[in-house]
Amino acid sequence: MKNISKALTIAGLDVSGEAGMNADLRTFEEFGVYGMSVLTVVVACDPDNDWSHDIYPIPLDLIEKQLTTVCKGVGVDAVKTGMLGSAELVELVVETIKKYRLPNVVVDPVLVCKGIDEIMVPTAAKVIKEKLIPIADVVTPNSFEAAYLADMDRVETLDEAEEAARRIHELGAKNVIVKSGTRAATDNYVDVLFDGRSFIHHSTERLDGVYNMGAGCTFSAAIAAGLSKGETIKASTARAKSYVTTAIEGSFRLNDHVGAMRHWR
Ligand code: PXL
Repeated sequence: MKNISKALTIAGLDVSGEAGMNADLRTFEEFGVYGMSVLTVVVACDPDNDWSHDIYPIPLDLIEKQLTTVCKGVGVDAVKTGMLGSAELVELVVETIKKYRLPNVVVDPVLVCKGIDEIMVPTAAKVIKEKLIPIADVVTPNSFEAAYLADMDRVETLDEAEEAARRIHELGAKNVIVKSGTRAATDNYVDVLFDGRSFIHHSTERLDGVYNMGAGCTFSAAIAAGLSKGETIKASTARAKSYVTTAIEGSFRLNDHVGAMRHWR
């Protein structure tokens, strides 16, 4: 029988389905990878108050049980982390990755949410930077997260993205991809991949009139899916970028506040 690759997402549930775990599992499916999930938080939105969102954490002992089920009970070929919510949880995830020697660790350092440029949980962000980034095979910060992780005032130009990637690599991450989605100064979105030796730029045209909520989750999940099948970082990153772009092109409206990406081809 054909060997089926297995990927795990450790992420939050965005109830309306654009981002987080829903996006990750859809992505695994499209890549022909078996998806498993450990739920960290539930993000619920208020339809009567401008779609403002609240984050409800899952108790730590329940998260530990989920991790044991999957990591000890089944085994994974790649793991992707998304919204982690508390410093204690980041510590638990780091311990789990080490304890079970999980391969192909893709860290989407979700420090901000729904377009708000403010670190959600500063204590969690600090542990992500100090303990999770150093054991990551791939880390995929957006420009805001890159500036935080690299200790820079801002990451807007290509030079700044390369400098940030270099600094985050120095923290221990084997490969760093600084995403340009929020740097809107040019007609192209350029992601910068640094593997410690050289830079690769992945450029796509700017898209207007589309929805991109969940693009970051999807991108990192697609990389994890590729790695779980034994693809190289370079190949899985290029394929992830093209997958996300197509999903954004097919995006559709959900309500006055949000829209979703289309994962199915
Ligand atoms: O896109 C970041 C993100 C990640 N995970 C969850 C989210 C969001 C943004 O809303 O809700 C669960």
